[in-house]
Amino acid sequence: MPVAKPESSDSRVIAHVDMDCFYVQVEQRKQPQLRGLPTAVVQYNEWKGGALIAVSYEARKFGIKRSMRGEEAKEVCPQVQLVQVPVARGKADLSGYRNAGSEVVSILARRGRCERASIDEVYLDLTDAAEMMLADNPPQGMETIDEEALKSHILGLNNEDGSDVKENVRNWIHRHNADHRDKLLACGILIVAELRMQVLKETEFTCSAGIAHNKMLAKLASGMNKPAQQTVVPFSSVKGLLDTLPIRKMKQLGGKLGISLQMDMGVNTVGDLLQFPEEKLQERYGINTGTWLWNIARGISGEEVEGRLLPKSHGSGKTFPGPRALKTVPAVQHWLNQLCEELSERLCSDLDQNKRIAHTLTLHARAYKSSDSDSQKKFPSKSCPLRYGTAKIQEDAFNLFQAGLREYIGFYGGKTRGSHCRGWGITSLSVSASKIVPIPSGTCSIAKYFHGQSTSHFSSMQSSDNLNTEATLSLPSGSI
Ligand code: DCP
Repeated sequence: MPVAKPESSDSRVIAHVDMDCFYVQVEQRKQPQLRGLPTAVVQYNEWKGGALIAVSYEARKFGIKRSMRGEEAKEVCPQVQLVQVPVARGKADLSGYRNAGSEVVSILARRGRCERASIDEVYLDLTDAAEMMLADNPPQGMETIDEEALKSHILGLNNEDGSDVKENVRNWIHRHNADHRDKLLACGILIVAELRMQVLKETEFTCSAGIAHNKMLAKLASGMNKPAQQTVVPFSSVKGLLDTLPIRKMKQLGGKLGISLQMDMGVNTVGDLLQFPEEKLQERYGINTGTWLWNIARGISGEEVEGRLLPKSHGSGKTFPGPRALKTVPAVQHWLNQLCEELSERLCSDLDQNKRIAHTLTLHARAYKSSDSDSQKKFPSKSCPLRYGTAKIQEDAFNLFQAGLREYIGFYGGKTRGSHCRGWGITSLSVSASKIVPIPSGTCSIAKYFHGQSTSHFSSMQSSDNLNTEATLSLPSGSI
């Protein structure tokens, strides 16, 4: 758990931007006739019309939910438009969504440090931009405030019945007696509203945002008023927000730790944590986690916005639920080859576009053993140095799988290869590439860089059949 730096956290302006029903919006941009209609994106799968993975807000009004299958959604709302996720190599192809997310990131990054947190979520540190606005053109003195900013939801703002909500927001932004923190948030409101409008103009996508003094509070706020709205958490409203917030709603508390807090400590809301001294939480959960819990109860989080526009890792995976579980080694190898092909393509384009290389290849799988008392045993994840080139990645991933299977089964040997291995099944497979670093500036060409690296990278460059030829181009001007 990150240990907080409370002293600096309450004068920052952090935004969490979350795209609304993202895959649906991407599909609606491709097919504008779907705009405004109840629409859902379904995962590639023939069983009961496929699983819904994104649902438009129009469809949600009919009670359609992500947990449903296509057929169920049709029952609930016969006019729902179901769009299939694009498919490549027999699996979902998310590249269109990833690229659409990148379009948004490049716009949001214009005003501050930007961290791409997922395919459709971004954190922004707007402190510098807000301080600058406060110095040059403070909102308190602005005659006109943008309509989008006036639609903000400010937690704790007293909107009594009959009062003009926009007028209340305008007054909050204009307050001359506000403290420095609230003045900074007022700037944040204007900057984020402007950015969201820019995203809409340039990409046609709507997004929602949370604006607060740290990442944790901004993330909590961004989901409170969706779609296409923004929510602000002034310092004075933090306690009220956390007091009644169910503990499992907190990021990192949705799993075992959250369950333990509920079951062992009787903590049901974040506010319930306030009763425990820091030492007690440290005693129970260790120094770092204990301090982290003590801090989050008070809305304190020192987690920095990382300043990362590109992903930390690339992954390609597929699930094989129920009867589709893979039960033979050749079947596993077939799918591993597909996944590795996709991974290799993405690594090549990262190398080509961003001059970055990955160092570690990891294989994850979920498996079951039907006749084993040790059915809880997990399939071990395996890693090795990453060698570029599709064939090399495929070979290495398959070796990792075999090593994992040997460990998982206990007696698996080369002789059984190709035979129907009764007793085990693979229900999910994924390969990922991590430890991605920029090729150091000053390296005259990517090929030369690889020569200077380990023999594993070198040999792959020599023999890589599918390696993008762009990879051997020189780095941009400025490098030696
Ligand atoms: N996604 C997925 N499988 C899931 C959850 C999500 O493939 N189990 C995909 C589809 C979503 C996208 O990721 O469009 C972003 O997920 P979100 O949880 O942010 O949800 P949405 O953007 O769809 O909707 P919301 O407006 O509620 O954020």
